[in-house]
Amino acid sequence: MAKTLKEKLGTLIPKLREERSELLKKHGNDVISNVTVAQAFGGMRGIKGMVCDTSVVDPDKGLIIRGKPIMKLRDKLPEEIFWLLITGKLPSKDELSLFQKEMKANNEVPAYIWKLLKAMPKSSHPMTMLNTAVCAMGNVSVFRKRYAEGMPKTEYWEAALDDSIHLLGTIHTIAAGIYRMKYNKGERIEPSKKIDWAADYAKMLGLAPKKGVTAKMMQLYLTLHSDHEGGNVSANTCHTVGSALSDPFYAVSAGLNGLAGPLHGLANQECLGWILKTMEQFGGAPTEKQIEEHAWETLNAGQVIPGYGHAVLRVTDPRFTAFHAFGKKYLSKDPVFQTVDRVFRIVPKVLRKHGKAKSPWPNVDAGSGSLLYHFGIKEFEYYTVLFSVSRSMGMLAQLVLNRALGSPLTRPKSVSTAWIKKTVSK
Ligand code: CMX
Repeated sequence: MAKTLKEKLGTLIPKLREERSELLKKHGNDVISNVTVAQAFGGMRGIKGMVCDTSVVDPDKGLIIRGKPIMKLRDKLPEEIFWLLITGKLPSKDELSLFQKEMKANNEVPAYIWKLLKAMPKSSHPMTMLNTAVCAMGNVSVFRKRYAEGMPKTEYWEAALDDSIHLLGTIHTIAAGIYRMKYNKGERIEPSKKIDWAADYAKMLGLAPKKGVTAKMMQLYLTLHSDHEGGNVSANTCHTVGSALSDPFYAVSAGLNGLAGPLHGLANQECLGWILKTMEQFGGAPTEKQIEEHAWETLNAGQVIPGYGHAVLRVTDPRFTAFHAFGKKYLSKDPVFQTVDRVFRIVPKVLRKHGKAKSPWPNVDAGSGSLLYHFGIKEFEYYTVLFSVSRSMGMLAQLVLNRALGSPLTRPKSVSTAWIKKTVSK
């Protein structure tokens, strides 16, 4: 008989605990990284100082989830990806079906969340609305309640998993509700018991099904954004907040506040804005020469070209490649997609000539917006919410594993500029 995710993890976790404890016993004092002054001042880039087993970002290959390159996983459902992130293996058909049932059994959004969202100013950014709602869900946190009752350390992960399933079971409903409320799309659409997570989200947003292609686009979107190892702003923030034993709702909400920044997840909103502005400036899909002109205008104004460059990647992001291939297949005649395609041919050359960005290649945010726009989500300030629904999977998988393995409070040592000056002068 198929096992629930909790049962599956229950058999896995003792082995993982043993593995970690052996590693620490034998190699606890071995050195894996050194730190330069430039790294201390430079956002800790490249310092190997934390552990994340859900996924790895290889500078030359991109995202690899549990040993599988993301391109090989692009047809999988997000629910399968969550299971893979947390257990290291894809679920069997029966395990998947049981897990989907469990998520649907946890799909109730408390009524006070809707009241809270309605009370917010109409001008609120949809990311502010989502993060507020996720944080407020902490009121029903199993982790928070059980911690107050004296739950033993060995059971932290179980309570964290209960909250994770509740959050995953509701976040798409909350996100869709925010969309309909903020953009006057009419009454909320209730979640369905019959369709998968991605299809349900597309349906609750009220998007036209386009013979199943809209659901396919949403599946791709939610699968590709699910995780990106542990050091990015949102994952790292969620990890730090969770390490204080703040409940998963606090931790994910904190991570999403980081995702809401323009150098991170908000780049997808900025990116489509940049594309549409270029189109407006030139009265339709611009030529390659016009794109080059606009790119230089942006750079000369001291701004970044959104969707390009990356802190780790040094090649075209395979997630961009996956979106690009989907666009070529389903929306090759769409002028917004055509502009994205032309920008891809021009901007890397411009950034190379500009000479600053370590990577001139597109990241995940460069192409995703054109797909969302085509399938009817024209309000691009909403795009980071879609990213958030997906990324909550990675953050939660990492958090549950960290509670299972007893990862301690995050507390790196900071030093003062005076200390660095004194140390380097010796
Ligand atoms: N356009 C213009 N300049 C860029 C650039 C871009 N797309 N990418 C990097 N640069 C500049 C940086 O601003 C930096 O300039 P300064 O030295 O004046 O500060 C210089 O090149 C070196 O930066 P880097 O080491 O290559 O990149 P970082 O690791 O510091 O930053 C990132 C990475 C993603 C923030 C940066 O490439 C950027 O701002 N890109 C545009 C925003 C974006 O697409 N963000 C989304 C990333 C993916 C995600 O998290 O969702």
